Amino acid sequence: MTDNDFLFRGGVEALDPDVAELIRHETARQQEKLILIPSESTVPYAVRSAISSPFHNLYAEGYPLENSRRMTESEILDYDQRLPEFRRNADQRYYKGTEYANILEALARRRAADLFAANGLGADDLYVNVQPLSGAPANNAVYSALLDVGDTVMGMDLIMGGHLTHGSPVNRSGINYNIVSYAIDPATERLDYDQVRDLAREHKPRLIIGGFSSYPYAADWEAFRRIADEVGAYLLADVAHVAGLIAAGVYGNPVGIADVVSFTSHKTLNGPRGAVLITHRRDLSRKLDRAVFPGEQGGPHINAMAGLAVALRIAGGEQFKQLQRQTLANAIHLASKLEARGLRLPYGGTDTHLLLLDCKTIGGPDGTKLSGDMAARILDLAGIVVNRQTIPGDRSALRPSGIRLGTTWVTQRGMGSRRHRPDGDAEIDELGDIIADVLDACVPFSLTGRVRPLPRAKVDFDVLQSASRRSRDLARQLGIDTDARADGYPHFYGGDNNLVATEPTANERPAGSSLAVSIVGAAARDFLHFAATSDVWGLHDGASQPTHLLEKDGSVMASGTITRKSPTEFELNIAGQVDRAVAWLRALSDGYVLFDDQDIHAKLPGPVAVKAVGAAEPIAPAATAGYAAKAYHVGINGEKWAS
Ligand code: DSN
Repeated sequence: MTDNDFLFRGGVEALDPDVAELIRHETARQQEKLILIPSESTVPYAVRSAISSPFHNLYAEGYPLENSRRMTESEILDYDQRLPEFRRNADQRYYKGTEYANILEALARRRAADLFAANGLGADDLYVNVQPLSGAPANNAVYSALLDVGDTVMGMDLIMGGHLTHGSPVNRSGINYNIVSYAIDPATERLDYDQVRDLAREHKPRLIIGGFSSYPYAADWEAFRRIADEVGAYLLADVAHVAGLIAAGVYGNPVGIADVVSFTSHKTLNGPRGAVLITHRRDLSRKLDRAVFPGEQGGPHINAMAGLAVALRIAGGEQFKQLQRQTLANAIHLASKLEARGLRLPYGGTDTHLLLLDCKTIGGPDGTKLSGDMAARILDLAGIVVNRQTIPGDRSALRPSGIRLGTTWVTQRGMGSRRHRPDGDAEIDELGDIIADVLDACVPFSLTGRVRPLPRAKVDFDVLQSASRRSRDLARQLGIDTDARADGYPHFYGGDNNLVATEPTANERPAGSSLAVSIVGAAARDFLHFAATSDVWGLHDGASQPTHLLEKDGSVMASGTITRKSPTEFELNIAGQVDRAVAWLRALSDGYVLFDDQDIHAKLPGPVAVKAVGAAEPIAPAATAGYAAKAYHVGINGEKWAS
């Protein structure tokens, strides 16, 4: 960098190693874990690189010229025509310097129109807005374009699969409008369109919203249309989750049926974070445009439009269709696999990219049922990323008893694709088995809470370890964006990376090898006093003592010495099953593994940072040394303790 300019030359690595490191960890997390969040996507590198292009740098309030809606892609890209036109007429933009942004936005709008035109309409019949910054502002703009505050809106109940912006009382939609929620039929667990119609007749909504965040079946757009027509309502189809499936023709397309279609572009569509509105109604198009800008937003994110244009082009290809078909096949196969493993699927299955699991089928000794939150936390420790989700029967959005799984991301990485592997289903079977093995090994219980019992859960350590390894192995077989390759994810507690941060891909050390392990944290002293057998409270700075780490049954896992370096910093020098010991200490700190058969509530003080720091020379304690007479240490209630 020279002194007399301010270009801050260099990449993130050079200018901000801290953020560069965070990016490396996140990149590796995405490679090492199996991500089943149905609303997420690992978008192609081409999309990400368009998002980070210089298009990021501008303001472009306003819209492209209206006539560009009827232009073909090649007309839009005819620079010789478009640039003079822009110079002469581009008064719809408040800022100059937007000539290429203008072409880009027109291109993105046209590609969306080309891709989503359906039901007898062509691209020329559609009005597209690609400026909404995300799904919530897109839906909010629809509300303000079509409604007056206080109007009645009907959307799917949030607990049954609706979205926050479909009338949740904590969202602007629920605050500003009179919300009537429709629900699934409890007997069939499906939407009953006759019931929706009865509700609409009773409440006469001005807007009906079809489309869901966690109801796993396709919407019947014609049925929604008939109901809306009968009561004189607008119909909004919010297809955020399934836009990619629609583009590929494997989910019903509401364009031309619904008055307005909204979707985010970063879910199955595989594009940037942003959203799109489409209407075929000329009378609504201007209202929608004005509601987005200036009604809802200021400057649009032109870089997101660049990413969107790329994503839409990709989505028009045959490979994208294959991806969406595979996503669907994977979800359906995963659903039947999980059901075959005895788990209950709310709604009974899926015909989309997502499915749900009812965690209540897993019960604990005190009658507590597994909560969605506990299931999601424990699965994450096993390398499987899901979100907790309300399911029919839940009473509060704050206490979901389900989890939601989607096959978007793993399919984008190639899971289940027979093009790559002879038996693609084997991968989905393995994924289903890992999930079922972990959930089956969960033991829920309750703690006394101030208002109500607090559901908690623990899991068998060996099942968790094995699931972590299996999920990591599966994740490593999948494809990754080559630009994003990063070695190792040192904070992932599963598999190899549980071992030594500096050797993230090392295999387990041979039996008998020794290891120095640092334990650091405000709670380190108390944690170790209960995790190890010696009198850790009796140590002063610089002093060492012999100690042992025990399995929960009381047998010895590893032995050596413990040294207090400061009140919050300790070092173990141990031999035995040292890798297991590191994983065990971390798991004890996290607080989710069963370590005492007699007291499921037992939890060690924590958290602490457990790090393997390298080989050590442990001094093997004499047979009787290292055991203090104390009220509690891990293993003390095990059958092999002191036997
Ligand atoms: N948060 C998204 C989802 O996960 O469904 C919707 O906005």
